[in-house]
Amino acid sequence: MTGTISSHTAHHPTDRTRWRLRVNEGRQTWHYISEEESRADPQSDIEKYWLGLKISPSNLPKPTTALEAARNGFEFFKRLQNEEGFWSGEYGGPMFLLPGLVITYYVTGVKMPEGWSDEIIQYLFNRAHADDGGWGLHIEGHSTVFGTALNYIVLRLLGVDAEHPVCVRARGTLHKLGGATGSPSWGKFWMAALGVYDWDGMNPVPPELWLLPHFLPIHPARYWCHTRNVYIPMSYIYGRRATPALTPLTRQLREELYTQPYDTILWYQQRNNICKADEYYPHTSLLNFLNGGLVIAEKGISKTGIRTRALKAAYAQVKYEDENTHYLDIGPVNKMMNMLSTFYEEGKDSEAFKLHAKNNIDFMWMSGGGMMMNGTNGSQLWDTALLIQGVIESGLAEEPQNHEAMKRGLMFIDDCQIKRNPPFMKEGYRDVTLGAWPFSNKFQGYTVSDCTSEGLKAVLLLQGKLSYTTERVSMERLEQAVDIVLGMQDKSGGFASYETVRGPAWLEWINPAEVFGNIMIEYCYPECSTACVLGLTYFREQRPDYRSEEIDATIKRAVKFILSVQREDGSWYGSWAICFTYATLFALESLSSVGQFYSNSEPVRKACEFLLSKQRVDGGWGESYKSCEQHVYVEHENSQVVQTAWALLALMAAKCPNQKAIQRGVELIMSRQLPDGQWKQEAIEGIFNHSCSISYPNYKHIFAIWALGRYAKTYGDAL
Ligand code: LAN
Repeated sequence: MTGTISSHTAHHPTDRTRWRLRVNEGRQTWHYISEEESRADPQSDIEKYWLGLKISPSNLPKPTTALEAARNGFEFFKRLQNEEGFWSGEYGGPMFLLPGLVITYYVTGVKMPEGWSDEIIQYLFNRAHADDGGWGLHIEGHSTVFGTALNYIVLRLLGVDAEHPVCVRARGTLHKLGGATGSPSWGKFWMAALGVYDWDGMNPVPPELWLLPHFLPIHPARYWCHTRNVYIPMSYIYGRRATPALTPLTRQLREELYTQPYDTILWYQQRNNICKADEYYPHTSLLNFLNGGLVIAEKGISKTGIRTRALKAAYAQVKYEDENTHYLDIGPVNKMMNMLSTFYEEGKDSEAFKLHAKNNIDFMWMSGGGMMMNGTNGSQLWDTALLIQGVIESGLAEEPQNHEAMKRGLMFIDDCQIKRNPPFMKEGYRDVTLGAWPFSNKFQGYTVSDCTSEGLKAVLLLQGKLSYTTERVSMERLEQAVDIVLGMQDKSGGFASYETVRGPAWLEWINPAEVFGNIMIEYCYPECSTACVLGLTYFREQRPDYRSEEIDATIKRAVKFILSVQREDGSWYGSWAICFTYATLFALESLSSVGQFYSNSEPVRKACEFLLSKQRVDGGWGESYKSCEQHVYVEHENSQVVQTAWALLALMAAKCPNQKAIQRGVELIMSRQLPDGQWKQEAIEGIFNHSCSISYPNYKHIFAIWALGRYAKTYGDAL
């Protein structure tokens, strides 16, 4: 080991009181300002809350009913609404995002804004597992090579010494896991892009796929948009074998990451070397067979004009994506890969590259535990639309002290609707976006089926059900949203996430990512399907004459789909949050909207019995993210406020007659509420791709308020 103990041994976080969160048309960005500026611009409660600093105390009357508890909850949560009307929030969890950022900055030589480096180090120090010093796929996951090798690299690139105790421990764990050669393919890619792993140790990612005719089922335009958009720039960088010049630091890393000297590694034997701790979805024999062929083909192709043409085609897709999203891109993974591709293709001085560098800030989130990279550029629309629905259902929205918050919410949702189609729609294989709502903000601008529906629902409630709001979103714009939803139904009757299902299911057999399941194509989800059923239902109620037959038929088919994916035990598998509890809530909302309740529907009864069987002695519910991995219900050690709220909402939607059980759940939620109305963070809430959890810190407020409100509506003051 060549590192020596240096001044980096101790680490100094920044001055937390100097961080400010700015919002601008749905963008949320953290800035580290000077002491002087800081004095002139005192920190708000929103900033203090997210930074874990003390916020001004508030004295609320102790709640004795569910409605009072909901009211207090919203009194608190309202303090976190910003002037544009949305709720910002942390959206961390995945541990494979910062490496893309830091490696790209290192390779391209871009300087990070002040405060980032110190706080990223801080974050990784805080997130290193207490037992072995490593990192996993996500914050709650066990240590893996992917998490440990890449975040170790991050610390080293940011200047932490190899002999710093955090690095020493992490490296020990990495070596115990077999060293960085056992990294999954996305890790192999980033290490190769940094020059600390050999491209020959990676299965080919041929950009030539973009030269295939579109009718072939294997054409990448048919993949799930996240997967497609990751493999576009990856194929471009791989296709060029873009490797930066070695530096003293990367030379050193080559020695630190492996259990044997770098020059003695037989790279071609590492392609399929995936550490067991990392492997969630092993390669199929078909994929290994195809990869074997590609390795041979690669030797020939990479030197021909075909490669040049393929690189051009892949880079064209990089451009379409950048232009279609205002250089924000669909997510943090392709954001950084596109930036690196732009660096190689257009150079550091190009406008495009500068735009990329400028916009990374949208993904960065400053917290009390340091700085992380969010899973998207925020969850602005999603959180705000859900919160509004809960507050309106509870009746709290009519109370005068809440009018302003609701009006501001409408202002934001109005602004957030996407008002154009992607400029490179056809060429970029994108679908319509005009009239849709995105998950985060209008600049990222991807249609999501359920986000569009939740946005639609929120507007219909805000404009249609409240006595004091004026119309901001015209009927024409609501019709555009409905058109989009209607166009997104799959043949199965279900709804997928961003697009319709474009490719055959067998494409999953060539899923090369090893760490994620179900990523190759779109799938239909009970969650997304439910949002669409309800969005259309609310719309039909207010506008019964618009495309009414299609709406009726669409709802019918979607409900049929939802029933068709109910499991033997009465539950539904959840893909976007944990897990059976979450999806069962959605399914029961759908069924109740078409008049299926406990009293008249066998599937609903079964679902209620399932939920009731999972209630714990303390009255709460608590499911672990492991349910998502294992596809069986796994208990969390403790009851969780968020899951208790989901279960209660589900039981009440179903009109489950067991009021006692529901009341016990309500009592649990109330017992966890703090005197100022807030709830504390508990276990992680969200999931994606069956294996990676992701934080929805606003859920504890949104769903607790909603569940308490629904209880008050259903049972009044009974406690
Ligand atoms: C999300 C977040 C929101 C989520 C819901 C709206 C909740 C869901 O109902 C539909 C799917 C969607 C939009 C979704 C898809 C996948 C995302 C974007 C994420 C889980 C957030 C992060 C994740 C993304 C893929 C992370 C980057 C990792 C890769 C594998 C590319």
